[in-house]
Amino acid sequence: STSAAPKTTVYQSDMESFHAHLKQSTRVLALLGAGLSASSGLPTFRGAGGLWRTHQATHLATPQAFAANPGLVWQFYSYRRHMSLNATPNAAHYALAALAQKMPQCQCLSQNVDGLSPRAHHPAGQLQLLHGSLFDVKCSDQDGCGYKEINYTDPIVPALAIPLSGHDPTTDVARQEADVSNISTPLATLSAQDLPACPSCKKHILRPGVVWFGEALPRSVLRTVDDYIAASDIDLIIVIGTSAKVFPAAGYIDEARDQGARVCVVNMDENDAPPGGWEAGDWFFRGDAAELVPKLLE
Ligand code: BV8
Ligand code: ZN
Repeated sequence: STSAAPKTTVYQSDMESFHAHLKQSTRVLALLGAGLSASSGLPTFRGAGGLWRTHQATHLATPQAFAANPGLVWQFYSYRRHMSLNATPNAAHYALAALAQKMPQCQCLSQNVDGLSPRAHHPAGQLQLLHGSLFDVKCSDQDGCGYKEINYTDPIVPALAIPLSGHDPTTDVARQEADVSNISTPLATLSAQDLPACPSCKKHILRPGVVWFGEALPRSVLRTVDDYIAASDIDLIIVIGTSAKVFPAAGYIDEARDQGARVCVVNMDENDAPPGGWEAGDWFFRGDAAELVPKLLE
């Protein structure tokens, strides 16, 4: 019988060659995703037990859903605020903060809105929050009013208290039709009066300061990232805990490659390769970011 051809992996998985490359690197970029916070107890979006599998969150994380049913969308975000506030940064968050402190030209692009990297004292100038934060809250009439605040109050208003059972109120969404647009009244109907009001214009309700699908990423963040990438060659991009399906975030991996960067992926699942696939010279380390990242960056 013909022996099965040895599985030729394009990527390398030895730490020595990675450590050698990191040591001689000066411009290191990192792209962070929900998998970085998995060990802190925060569910990811698309993986096993992912938040979004049951909640159709890609429906909830849109301006349309908020316009149609602000109470339901706020329940979703209040629950995530509650979970994030009760989570603690893990060893990977701290290892990345330490790398940034050691390497002034290290820049981290985070898709996470959970606030854990800032809480790990990651230098603010070297952490770009591509999709905003659960704890930035702003007037829903952004063109007119422009009011914004940093808000860690949990619950942000009494009506959004997580039921004592700790049960995720948005699982009710799972029991209702997945598509928010045809949800007339969520199980717990919240009216605008129940929701946080803008203290400035007093005409609109506040919304989570996250970037929803169909919304542009913050201009200042886009400019900072584009300037960093265009400035000069990039030695390495480390891609941690992301399914690399959301753009323009995932697009930065190929942009870094185009600047000569080697690519290192840390993920539980080797199928979550870079959007353009694996290339010779890539590293792939399978496992929990909280365990692998400290070893890779030591
Ligand atoms: C925009 C905030 C244009 C809200 C989020 C091309 C160009 C531009 C846009 C598009 C484009 N193609 C498609 C689009 C539209 C859309 C998009 O990308 N859609 C996808 C679904 C195809 N993009 C947009 O709409 C963006 N806007 O470009 O607008 C524009 C321009 C001008 C003017 C107007 C408009 C906005 C996208 C931002 C959406 N908001 N979040 C919220 O969080 O509620 S995105 C959301 O997904 C989260 O931020 C999340 O971080 C992000 C990515 O998910 P991941 O972090 O990767 O998490 P995931 O669960 O998917 O994966 C976890 C991974 O970890 C897995 O691989 C798993 O194996 C691994 N893992 C699990 N445990 C561990 C682990 N790894 C290591 N250790 C572990 N323990
Ligand atoms: Zn306002």
